[in-house]
Amino acid sequence: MPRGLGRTAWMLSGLLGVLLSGCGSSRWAMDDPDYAAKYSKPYARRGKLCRMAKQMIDARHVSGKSGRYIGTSVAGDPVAVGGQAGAFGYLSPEVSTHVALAGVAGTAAEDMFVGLDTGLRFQPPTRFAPFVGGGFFLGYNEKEVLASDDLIDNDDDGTIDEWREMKTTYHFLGAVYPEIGAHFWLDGTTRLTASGSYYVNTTGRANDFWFFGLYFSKISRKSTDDAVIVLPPPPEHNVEEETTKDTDDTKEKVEYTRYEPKDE
Ligand SMILES: [Ca+2]
Ligand SMILES: [Ca+2]
Repeated sequence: MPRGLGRTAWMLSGLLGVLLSGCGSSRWAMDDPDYAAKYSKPYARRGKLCRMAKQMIDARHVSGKSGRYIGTSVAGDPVAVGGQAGAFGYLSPEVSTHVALAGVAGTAAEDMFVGLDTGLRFQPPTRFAPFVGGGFFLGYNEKEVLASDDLIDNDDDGTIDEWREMKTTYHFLGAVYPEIGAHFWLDGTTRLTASGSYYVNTTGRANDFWFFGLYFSKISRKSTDDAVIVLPPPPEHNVEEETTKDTDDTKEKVEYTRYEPKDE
């Protein structure tokens, strides 16, 4: 093996090792209350290494949580760029879904489309989490174009195809895509994602393309398991209500006396 290639292979395997081991930290997600509750207790004398290894990769605390994300994607043939901002949620540690306001420019349509992107991903419940998934995008485009040669009075001014007569056109771009990629949690609530999505789109099979994306995500809500219903405090039982009648002016007067508990 050439020396440069061997060095690169070692660097890549080392990087993967660091990622898989959670950068060597067994307390990487202590900013998450569920993770902290599970792993804050002191290590037992026996089994410390096993527990440390488990803590390094365990990302099950994401279950039931949701957040926001932003991302951008590029494609080379045909040239396309995209961006999206939306929300994600974990139905379970292994299954997540996302929906976003998304824009895609370029493609074989050579235009800009704005719409919705949504999808589903399946991954192991680990800090470094390769995933497979899929989703779809539906985008809309509206613009003014020249219409001075279609034998129609497009602007209803009584003149057909006058100089620089314009009309409004509407287009949609739809795509369904399988996706493959990987997540990496920087800490208990911050996630980086890289993926490739194969956009099978409405401009035709010859114009389908790989969309390579990078995403930044942040958990912003605790799991439903953490939801606590705050009830109003119970009525004050230690209050005696005493109603007396003021015989002078015949008005009712209410007095409250706090009950002092007796020593048992
Ligand atoms: Ca006209
Ligand atoms: Ca016309």
